[in-house]
Amino acid sequence: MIDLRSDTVTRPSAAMLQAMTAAEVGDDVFGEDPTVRKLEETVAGLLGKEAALFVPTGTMGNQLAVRAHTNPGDEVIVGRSCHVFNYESGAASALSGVQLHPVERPDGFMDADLVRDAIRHGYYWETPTRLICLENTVNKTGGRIVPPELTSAIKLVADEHGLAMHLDGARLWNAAVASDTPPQTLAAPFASVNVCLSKGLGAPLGSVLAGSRSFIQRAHRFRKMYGGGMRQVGVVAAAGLFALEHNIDRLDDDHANARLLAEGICESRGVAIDPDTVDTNIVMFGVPKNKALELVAALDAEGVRVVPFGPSTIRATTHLDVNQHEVERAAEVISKTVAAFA
Ligand code: TLP
Repeated sequence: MIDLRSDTVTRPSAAMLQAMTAAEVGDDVFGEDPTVRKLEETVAGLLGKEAALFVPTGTMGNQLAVRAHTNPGDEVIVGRSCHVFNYESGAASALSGVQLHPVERPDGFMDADLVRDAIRHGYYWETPTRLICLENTVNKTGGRIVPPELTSAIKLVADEHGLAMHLDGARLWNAAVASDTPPQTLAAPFASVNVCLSKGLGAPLGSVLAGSRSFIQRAHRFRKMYGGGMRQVGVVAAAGLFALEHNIDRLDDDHANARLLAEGICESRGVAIDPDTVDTNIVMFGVPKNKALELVAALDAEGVRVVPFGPSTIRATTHLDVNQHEVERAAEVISKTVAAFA
């Protein structure tokens, strides 16, 4: 089976497991796990922030950020395609009591004009805008890297209005490697950044939320409230440290494989994708109308696993547990199978 459903499907390598069993641990709710502390300090350093907090999932990292930046009844401007809006089970409204205000250009990015138009101006009957959330890379639009000039322009608007910015950087590592930009530079405009260790980096779980010391203190309280205070979790933090040390530079291989896949399927009947839009490790392609679900099942029967991302859209994701040969094989299977549905 060639599993391209997500870069989350990777299994910890023998060396990663060894690092986990060797980890020095303590009770992290008492603040006594040295491996967790090391991971938090390492990520804070990589992102150029004062402090960081280890959390079990990317969803929790994003939701702690939303909770810590806002009060119930506030409004948060988000990308229409972003994970916080689409795939976090309504957590922002359920847990933080905020209203999400989605904006997006036809190309899937947010820009300063859209954000400026979405900001409410403070009449007492309006929902006060408090936070702007971006995602980099943007998963739903095919792992696109946010053009830095768009982020800088949005940041100017945010500063004009005294608004905080949060970045869902689940795949910030991919953006950094593909654009040859330090993660710290990509993180700089944001008051808080969540990064995942369990996507392209291959750890079994774990995300890290970074920001100012006072922001992280506030998020720490909400982490306990949300049930995310963990005990001897250094065994997992050790996987994260291993992933940061060994699995960032190799993301280039995943990006090359994604490009290969896109080039391998783009000419096929029934497939819609422009390989030039494949910036990182995600290949989002159009298929014949309303055929995504049937195609996912047909591809599964042929030994290739992918996921539907809409009635006529399929996502394939490359990662460290698939090699070039498997990606070439997947491209052949996808081309043949989609053509049969066209
Ligand atoms: N994304 C998953 C699915 O939920 C879609 C995937 O397979 O890509 N931010 C972004 C941009 C993400 O892509 C994800 C996971 C998360 C946050 C949430 O991370 P977890 O799954 O750890 O809660």
